[in-house]
Amino acid sequence: MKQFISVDDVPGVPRLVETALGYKKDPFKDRVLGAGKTLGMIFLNPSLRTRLSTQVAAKNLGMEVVVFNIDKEGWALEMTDGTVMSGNTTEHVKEAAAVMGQYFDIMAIRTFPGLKHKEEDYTEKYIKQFIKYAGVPIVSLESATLHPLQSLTDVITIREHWQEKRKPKVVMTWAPHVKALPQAVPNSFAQWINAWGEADFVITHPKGYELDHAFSGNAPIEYDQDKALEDADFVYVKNWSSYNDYGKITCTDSSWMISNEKLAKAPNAKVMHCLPVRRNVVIADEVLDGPQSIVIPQAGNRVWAAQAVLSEILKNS
Ligand code: AN0
Ligand code: CP
Repeated sequence: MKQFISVDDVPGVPRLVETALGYKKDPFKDRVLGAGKTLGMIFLNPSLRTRLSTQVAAKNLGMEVVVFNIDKEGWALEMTDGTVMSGNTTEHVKEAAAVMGQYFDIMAIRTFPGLKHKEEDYTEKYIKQFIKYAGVPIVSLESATLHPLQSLTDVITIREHWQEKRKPKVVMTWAPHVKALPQAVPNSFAQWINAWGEADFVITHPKGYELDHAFSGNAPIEYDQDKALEDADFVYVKNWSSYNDYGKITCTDSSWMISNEKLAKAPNAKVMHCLPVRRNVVIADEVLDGPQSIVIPQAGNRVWAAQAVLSEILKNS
């Protein structure tokens, strides 16, 4: 693997999942694979899980890690080529990425969308500038439209919690939120579940929250949440802002929150969320603190996903 930006960079999803589960069994089996190599983790936005799990994963492989909160501690970056830099930006990504590429063997970047300009976000302008100018393999820590380390984790978690012969019914449901959030997590989850092909996948959301077809593909949409949830084996909860009415909140209906009453339709379902989650807005306390939630082991699996990805890139370079 040369980079990790989307599922398209992965030669085979099942094999990567097995690699990750292998590290879960034996975290230090490749403790020298990354010896003498340095991972640079560049944050343009906050993070808890992605930052810490990827750091632990890199250390398990013997790598050194440098974390740089460039949004707070670096010069203000100019991302557009050909600009007259007489405004607020101090350093162009052309130099910044190229310089950092001299220090690191692999670079990992978190860059959220602005949610103002659909075209700029959906062409992945920011992470593409890093790919273009860094000259080393780039790993996405969540970009404008995708969050592949999260989605790999999610597939690992479903695979781990599913022993039956038939395909599990996986329902991704929209839930309310007070802020406009990216579509990256749901886009990516849909893209990976589609590529994995081992689930019966349904998406449910209010009208107006349709995702970009490039990611949701042929997954059926059920606008009736109760109907969608019927007999689900996994309920993947996430808020996102509208893709069509770009970046807007067009529904605030609190009845979309996942509560025990909602889950009466899916008594055996495991409930997943990428976290951070706003309690009693997105998911009720009773669910997060109850037996159906697997959000903590799900987040635990972030380490093994990151370790599998870094090991594949290290083996390639
Ligand atoms: C971000 C999002 O929805 O993309 C990060 C999730 C991993 N969530 C928030 O900003 C709350
Ligand atoms: N799920 C996830 O990516 O969490 P962080 O934003 O805390 O990294």
